[in-house]
Amino acid sequence: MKILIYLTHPHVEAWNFQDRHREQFSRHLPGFSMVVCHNSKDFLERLPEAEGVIVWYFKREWQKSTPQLKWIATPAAGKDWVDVEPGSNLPVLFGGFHGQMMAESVLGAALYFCKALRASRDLQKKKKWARVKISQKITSLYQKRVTVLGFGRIGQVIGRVFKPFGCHLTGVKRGAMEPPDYFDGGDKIVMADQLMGVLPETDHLILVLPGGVETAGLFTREHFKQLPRYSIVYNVGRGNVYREADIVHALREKHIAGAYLDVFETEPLPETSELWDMENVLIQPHLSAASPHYLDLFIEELIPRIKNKP
Ligand code: OXD
Repeated sequence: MKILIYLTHPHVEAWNFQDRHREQFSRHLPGFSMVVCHNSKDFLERLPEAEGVIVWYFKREWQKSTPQLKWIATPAAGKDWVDVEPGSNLPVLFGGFHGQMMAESVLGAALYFCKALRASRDLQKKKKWARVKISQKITSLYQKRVTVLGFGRIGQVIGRVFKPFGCHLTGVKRGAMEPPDYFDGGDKIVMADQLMGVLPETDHLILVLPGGVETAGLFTREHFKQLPRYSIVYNVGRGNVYREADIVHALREKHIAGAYLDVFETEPLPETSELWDMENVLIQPHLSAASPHYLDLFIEELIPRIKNKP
């Protein structure tokens, strides 16, 4: 099996394929031939011979020059960057290992808000022993109601990390599913058409929806209005789920208390966006899954998947 690897990332060092990843492959897949490319020219020249490719992105027109190709694998969870002919039946293996890293990011953000870390840091800069002011802002995750909109593989891992804090979970899903093993009597799964009813009982709303036409604009100004004024919204799915103007409005009008935003309608987030300057917003540049172990985890997951491919 001839595998072509082109995993060079322009921004995140940990998302570049390294020698240790090649060793990880060779140890587990002896007999596979592996070629690593560092630029698209090299990749495209070698593509016609490849039987499997591992890439960050793939363009539909490239498929014409892939007579041998049996599968494409990508570390990305979302379907945004690999584009193949719709009827071609070419399997695309998307990464499914992101949950734990994203859960750490969401939990970190939840504690940032609950423990008033921003206020503490601001007052620290002023050398203020501001016990009264800061203590008034501190809350807890204990017995808080956490709603995860998009309760798939990643959403369920995120939900799990909130359970030891005594949170009550609601997973919102499009289709029926068995509750995960960590659920107790205070947790529930609801169908997407019940979302509006769940929002007024939500302290922390975590959005984990994929991009695409089906989710675009799904969360409207009306949905934001249903949330309690003290609630926090987290978005680690895709920025198309609401219009940026609607979340800005919800934050400005204090329909919600704060937001941790990792994904945006337009990325990079334009300098003109009002979100940058909002006190109650914590922004990350689409990095909720970043980790030094990112590619190690991806390869660990991929090896058994490709070992048994014909
Ligand atoms: C992904 C992402 O889809 O980082 O993997 O958004």
